[in-house]
Amino acid sequence: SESYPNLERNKDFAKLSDADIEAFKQILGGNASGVITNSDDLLFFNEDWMRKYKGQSQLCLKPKTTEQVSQILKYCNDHKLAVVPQGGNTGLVGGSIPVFDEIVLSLSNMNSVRSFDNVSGILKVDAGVVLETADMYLAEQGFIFPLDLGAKGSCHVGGNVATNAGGLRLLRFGSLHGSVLGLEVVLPDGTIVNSMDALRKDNTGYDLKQLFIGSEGTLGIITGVSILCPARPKAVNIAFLGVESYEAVQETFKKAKNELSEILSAFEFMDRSSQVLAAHMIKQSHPLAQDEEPDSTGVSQPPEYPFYVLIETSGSNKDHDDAKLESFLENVMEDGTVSDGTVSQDESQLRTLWRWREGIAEASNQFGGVYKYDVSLPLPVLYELVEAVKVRLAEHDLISFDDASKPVVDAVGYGHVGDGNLHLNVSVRGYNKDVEKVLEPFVYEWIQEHKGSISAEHGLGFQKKNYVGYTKSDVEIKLIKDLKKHYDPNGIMNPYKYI
Ligand code: FAD
Ligand code: 2HG
Ligand code: ZN
Repeated sequence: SESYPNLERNKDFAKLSDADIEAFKQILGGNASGVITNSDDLLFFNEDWMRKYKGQSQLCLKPKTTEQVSQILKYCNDHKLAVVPQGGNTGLVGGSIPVFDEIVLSLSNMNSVRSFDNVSGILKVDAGVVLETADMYLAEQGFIFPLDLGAKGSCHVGGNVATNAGGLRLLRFGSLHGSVLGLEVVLPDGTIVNSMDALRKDNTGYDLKQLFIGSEGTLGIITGVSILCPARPKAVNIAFLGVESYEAVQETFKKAKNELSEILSAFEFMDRSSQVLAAHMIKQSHPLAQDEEPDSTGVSQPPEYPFYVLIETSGSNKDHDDAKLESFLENVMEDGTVSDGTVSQDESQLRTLWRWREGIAEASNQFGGVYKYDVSLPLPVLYELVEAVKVRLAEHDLISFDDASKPVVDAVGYGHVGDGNLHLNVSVRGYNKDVEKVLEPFVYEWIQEHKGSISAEHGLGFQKKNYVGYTKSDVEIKLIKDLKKHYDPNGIMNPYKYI
């Protein structure tokens, strides 16, 4: 895990005292389970999902009401105690855990659905509701949450909003900047800002909630979310395809948009290396496997296509969708754009196919660590970054799948290619400064040169704090700092991160 030799604790922040802990117990009204000081219990809150970053917090607070959050923040602000808001702790940029001894404020005890209107589709929830729980609640009413991602079983709706998560269906449902209608936010001085009753249309001056969407816990704590949810599609199909080149991935995307148009709900791509990593974790035969034999460890290799594509369609009329997908597949197979494919409709097959895509994040971490780069790039050059990184790692003699003396297992590319979003994962046998120095700032320079963004959907957090300038101009960075000073003059909210 990361240690921070070049970083100093900000001496303006107070150190936690017994009197502070007493005060928090008072605020939480004798709710002892809401005040965590035991070092074993604190481990979860001090370590991120990748096991890459570690904090040293001595206290995690779990308020149950917005009023309690307000009193906690006011106390922290008055006493200059630094705070890290934490949702499900699934963030991938080290933003959700403390760097030094900041207090963790976990939203996990604020987990009720507040209301749902089945005419407008407006859902109002506490920030700590788990994404999958929200979606299952909506499913019972014939609706769907307009965001889906691999961490749905643990991440919070509040965490999703705080990171402006994109996920697997952004192509269809758009970003949270469009679907979130209102928020309840607690500012560092304890002020509660409430726009939970906002309606679909509301042009009354600045849209203040937007500032908190994607703010990564640096401006305030999101305690409530109001979000517009679409009707749940009645028919869902997935096609899992093998193609011969990255050009063919793009050609397939163009044709899918043209022919599937309004029923296209996801367009994802995976390179072969990512499927090899997934095969090592899933240990089942690949969806496009013919008769590959498993090796002695139960792993069977995916077929030799350099790229795979997962297309999802969602609509209201099964016959119509089936016919459209069938005709699309006939066309792309006949003209040679696509070389092989399988289609599935039943629930359990759909889940299996998604696993070969959603599981890559976890699979790339299975050998001891992973360096993740979540980037936006113009589509024509998107995959070139993966090739450039592979070449560079080979030049430094750092990469081998089979030779365990090399620190890097493989570099793989996959992601939401329909949104111009590549996930480059460098799977390693352990975190290693030599590898990191070869990757950074090389990757960020490459992205800047090709007019991309160093964060497409995961945010900046701690990982990218020194690299913001590769995407944002000096003028923009100054405006960001001005806003931070305005909302959080003492700088107590999620310090040492990207601002
Ligand atoms: P945390 O990790 O707890 O926090 C993330 C950040 O938000 C931190 O800076 C934290 O301080 C802040 N924060 C959390 N809650 C609040 C709050 N209530 N108020 C203020 N600030 C808060 N991301 C995507 O965009 N698309 C994907 O497809 C995707 N897939 C993923 C798959 C896996 C397997 C994993 C592990 C992660 C994935 N992610 C993806 C990363 C993504 O950012 C998170 O999964 C999710 O959005 C974070 O929610 P969380 O509740 O876990 O937040
Ligand atoms: C995904 O799309 C997530 O699977 C995770 O955003 C990506 O782990 C990653 O790099
Ligand atoms: Zn993603």
